[in-house]
Amino acid sequence: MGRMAKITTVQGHIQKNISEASGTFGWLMSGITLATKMIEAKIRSAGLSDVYGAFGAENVQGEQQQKLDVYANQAIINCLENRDTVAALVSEEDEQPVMFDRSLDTGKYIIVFDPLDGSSNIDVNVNVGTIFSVHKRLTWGSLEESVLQTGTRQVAAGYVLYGPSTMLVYTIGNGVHCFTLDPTIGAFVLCQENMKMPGKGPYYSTNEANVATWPAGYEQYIASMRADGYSARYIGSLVADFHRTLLKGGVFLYPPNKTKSGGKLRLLYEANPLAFIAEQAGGMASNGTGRILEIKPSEIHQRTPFIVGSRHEMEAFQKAMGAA
Ligand code: FDP
Repeated sequence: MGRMAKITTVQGHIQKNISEASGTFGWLMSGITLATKMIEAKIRSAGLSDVYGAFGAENVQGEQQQKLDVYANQAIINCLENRDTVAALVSEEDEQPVMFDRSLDTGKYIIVFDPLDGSSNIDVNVNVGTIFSVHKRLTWGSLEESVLQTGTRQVAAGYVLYGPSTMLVYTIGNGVHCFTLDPTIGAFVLCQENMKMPGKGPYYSTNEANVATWPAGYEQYIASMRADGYSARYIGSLVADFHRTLLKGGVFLYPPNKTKSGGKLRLLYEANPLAFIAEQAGGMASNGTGRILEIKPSEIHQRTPFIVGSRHEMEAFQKAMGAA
């Protein structure tokens, strides 16, 4: 009989990669992976179990909550709230953070997440994702202050993409690693370690319907990419658009526009985690004037313009904005 192939699960990978209190952090991550497996199962059976469509309520952003959004949010909260390493949970779907009265020694982590990103794509069977960002609670100040740390202080970030296969991508600051959910054993199995974003790519990705109301610089930048032979790709699900950019290179842009003068995407649970991953993979992320990871947040649901991608396209972007 031949030798059985070895597999590395995300749990095993974290144990191997993290020196400090790997047990504590691993326990936290297992809550996240369990929740995303529950969400993935729900999505896979969505057409069968009547979870498509609106829930009937609006979320704190004034958007219609989808039934799957509600389920995803609940799944993450349920899987994390009883882990005593969690000090606070901040969700796109909830106006206020959920804070736990735990000592500094045990309740060390703050998890910020977008339970189901790309909600306009849920009903039409197009890829959606879950995004998360982890901060360490500060040993000083209030828990509220700990929740509003800059992106440079993230200790981990990741996302799960529910596509033709389900993939988890994470970083703890020592590279970016990718896992595929093996449905036969219910585990995320390592498929790529130390992913690197290509230095230059073939695509730009943006909602070009807004071009007329973008600030100066953006339109010229995209026009020069068209002239240079770039192709366009836009799914409208941030995780999916980002994942393609990570693998193939190029640039993703969500600039400010007339109706969204501060941009659309959220700093804490969309831009920051993806910027952390992009930088760890050799790419860059900007809000149009500076580095995403250095923005000091003032509130948990704040929005930001978000431009992320390969080094070549990002340097060209900075030049175009400097010249505008
Ligand atoms: P959605 O509105 O479908 O929830 O932040 C939400 C998001 O999707 C991102 O996933 C996506 O990148 C973006 O908004 C799409 O916005 P536009 O429809 O304005 O292009």
